Amino acid sequence: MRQAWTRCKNRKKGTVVSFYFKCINCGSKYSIQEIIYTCKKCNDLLEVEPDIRELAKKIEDGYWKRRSISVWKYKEFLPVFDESKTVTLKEGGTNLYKCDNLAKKFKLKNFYVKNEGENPTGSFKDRGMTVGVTKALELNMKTVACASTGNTSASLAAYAAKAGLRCIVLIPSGKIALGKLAQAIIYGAEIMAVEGNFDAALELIVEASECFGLYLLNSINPFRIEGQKTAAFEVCDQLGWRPPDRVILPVGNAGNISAYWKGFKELQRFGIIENLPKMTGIQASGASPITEAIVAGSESIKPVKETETIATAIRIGNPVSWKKALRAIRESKGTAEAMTDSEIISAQKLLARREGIFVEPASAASIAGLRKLIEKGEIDRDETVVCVATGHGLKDPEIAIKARKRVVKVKLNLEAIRKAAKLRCSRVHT
Ligand code: AN7
Repeated sequence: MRQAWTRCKNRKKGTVVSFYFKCINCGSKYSIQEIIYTCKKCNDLLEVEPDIRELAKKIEDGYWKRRSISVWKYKEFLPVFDESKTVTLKEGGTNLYKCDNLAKKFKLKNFYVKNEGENPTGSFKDRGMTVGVTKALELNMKTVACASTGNTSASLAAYAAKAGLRCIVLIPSGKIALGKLAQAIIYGAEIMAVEGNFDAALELIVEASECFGLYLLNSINPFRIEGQKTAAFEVCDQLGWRPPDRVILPVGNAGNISAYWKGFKELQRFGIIENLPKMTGIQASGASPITEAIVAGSESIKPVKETETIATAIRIGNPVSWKKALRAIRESKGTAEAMTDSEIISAQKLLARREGIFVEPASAASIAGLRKLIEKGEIDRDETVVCVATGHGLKDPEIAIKARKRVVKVKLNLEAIRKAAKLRCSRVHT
């Protein structure tokens, strides 16, 4: 099997790292050059494994720590072989905001928001796509494809445009936010709206990829997870290589929570960090199979057929990476919660109005979850907590303008403004 592993040459250093695919269930190994997404023996998910000894040698001297922060700062950890093919729009390097106003409100000692809306297409998906689309070029694929609740399609469309690849996206008809649709259109993706929800669209695109030789870039593709794990690296990096006690993030298809966990565990494996954060997944109550499994203590999830939530990004009832997510939450002694639409909207406003950070509803779920877990006494006030804001607020303008504060129509004169805002004249008369 060893010969089948692909060797990655880092030209500058002249050292070599091997990566391979490993099944998360039966441990079968596959060459990383194979175009496969699931195990041929048991059909379970695959993940990328580095050859630990070789990677350890490369990162020993920590020279990579001196580069500026971005996805590619950590390139030794990424299974990319031909750097000249890298497709990048300068993703990652998003700010980790210390949110003292909300920390005070929640009576938390240290509270941060990792604002992934600052990525090139406005969501964390760009981390996965820079790696995934680079792999598409390395593997000589001509057409990339995905099913999407919105952000994946926006991101894939942009990276495919940059790479000169054809891009096909399936979206659930009528259920994607306006900003995301606008992005997919302008980047030139071929967009098909299917009757049915995201889960049905994903099932169809998996089959279509196999039939028509499309390169599938949903998070079932292990290279997506590789890119996304760099967010965990950045969080530790930004905290001086001290990991937070808890990371809270919205969960839909469950790729991102799995990616963060993989990232933290790799840092621990290489002795870069000691402790691991408690992974805390937040879902919308109309689409919460993972939360239900955690609460029930069950080994598997019960897919939700009729999903509904205002947070359309996470309107997912049968998450592909459920097994990885349950493991992440349980191994880390974390937890999961489900939030109602009104709790999500209220958290969205709270973050915007107290911290000046505007996130889309799915992202606000993490803040809503934090609030609820504090109320329930499940979060220690001494914990250092990081909430991940996965997508920018402008992705979904229709939800934001429904927020209660209305725009007031006024005449174009001073008196009208004075009346509408209840102001007093402060002009000094001489
Ligand atoms: C803003 O775009 O699934 O748990 O097709 O857009 O890794 O699925 C989006 C997911 C959280 C959930 N926050 O992440 C898609 C899609 C935002 C998102 C999630 C999504 P996963």
